[in-house]
Amino acid sequence: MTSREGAAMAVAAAGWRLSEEQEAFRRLTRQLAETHIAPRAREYDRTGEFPWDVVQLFREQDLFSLCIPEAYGGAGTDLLTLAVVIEELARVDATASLILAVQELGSLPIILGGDEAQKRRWLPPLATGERLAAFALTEPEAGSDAAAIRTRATRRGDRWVLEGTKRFITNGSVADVVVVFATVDPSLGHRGVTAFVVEKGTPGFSVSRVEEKMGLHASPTAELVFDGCEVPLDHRLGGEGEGFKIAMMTLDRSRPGVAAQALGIAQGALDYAVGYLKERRQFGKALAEFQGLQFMVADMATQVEAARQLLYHACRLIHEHGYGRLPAEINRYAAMAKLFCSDVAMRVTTDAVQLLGGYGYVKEHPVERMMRDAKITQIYEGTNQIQRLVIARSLLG
Ligand code: COS
Repeated sequence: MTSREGAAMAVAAAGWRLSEEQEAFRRLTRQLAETHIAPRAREYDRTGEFPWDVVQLFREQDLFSLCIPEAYGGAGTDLLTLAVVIEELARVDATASLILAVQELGSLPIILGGDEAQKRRWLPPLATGERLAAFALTEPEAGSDAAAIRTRATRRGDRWVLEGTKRFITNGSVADVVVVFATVDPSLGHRGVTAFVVEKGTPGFSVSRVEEKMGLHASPTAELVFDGCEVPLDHRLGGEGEGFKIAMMTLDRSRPGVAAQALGIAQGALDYAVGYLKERRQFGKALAEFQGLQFMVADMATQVEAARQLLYHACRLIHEHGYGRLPAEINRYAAMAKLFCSDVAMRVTTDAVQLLGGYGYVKEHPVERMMRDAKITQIYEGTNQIQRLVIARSLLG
């Protein structure tokens, strides 16, 4: 190898490392998560109560600012830094990581579709975490087929009137600012979909139920009802009929957050299982000495690292592109990262439960919770079947 080739390889390798700042974020978040969140994760799961103390912690540590551009009170950090922070939170508690991921999800339509006045009005309190955001797209009859939403937006004088029901809205019952997608005319399909900001307390907006779920117990998943809910004209984000594209552009940027959550859950389960194998003894030796179990751990670690590389690469590509519609050859990386990381999380947490045997199946050990929490990452923000569709379309047209 020539010295020039060597230097080029060094540069390429450095490009794949986290920057010092990103490493610092990882260290600080890990410390924060292990000290303040990990000891309470089991309790959050047991009670199912929304962890306001975690929200307060994020406010104090200024973590919500990671979701917002600098011009609107945020930190203006890159997507990879946010992913690393979400990953580290999810390593100990997926619910805590989701608080941050959903703040991003709910803020993105305003960042991508809002005008200057709307951004100045709604983003700064989301950057401090004084207010929480939610993203309301899914309906009882419109999940994967997002263009089929039926929530109706009708203009009456200087108001928009919203009528309909949204389902499976993460943080819907605790959010102060909800971005609601409605159609001005269902016969227009995706071209009728329009985005609105609805604030908590608006007459006609209510929470009709909070779901009981397999996992993420402390993260409220709400059904929202809009019954003659009136909002001023300047609550519409973008033009009439631009809502579908705003939603798609949002999901292209938020799916790496789900991928990061899945990756963190997988890493947490792997770390726990490794510790257990070193401690637990059977047949007169540590479980870590059994080759069958060593091979399982080797496969788990390999999958986790492959997932991490794909996610980090996706984050870099998306960040380099900036805000605006991503070309298909980049948006497929968001879908690939979400697909791969969540499938890895499901496999790795299932194997972690297996490695702990009977102890893996009881709540005393966190891998039981991690396996339940991992499942949703294959489902929300677009099922993994939808991710495959996005990837295939970007390749095949
Ligand atoms: N960014 C911007 N615009 C996009 C886009 C993207 N990533 N993907 C599609 N569009 C545009 C298309 O260009 C098209 O606009 P034009 O007609 O002006 O060209 C329009 O949106 C409709 O696109 P398409 O025909 O591909 O839409 P489909 O109805 O086939 O739906 C999928 C596409 C399935 C990918 C979409 O409905 C989807 O992502 N579904 C999953 C929804 C989801 O994630 N739900 C979870 C909610 S959050 S928990």
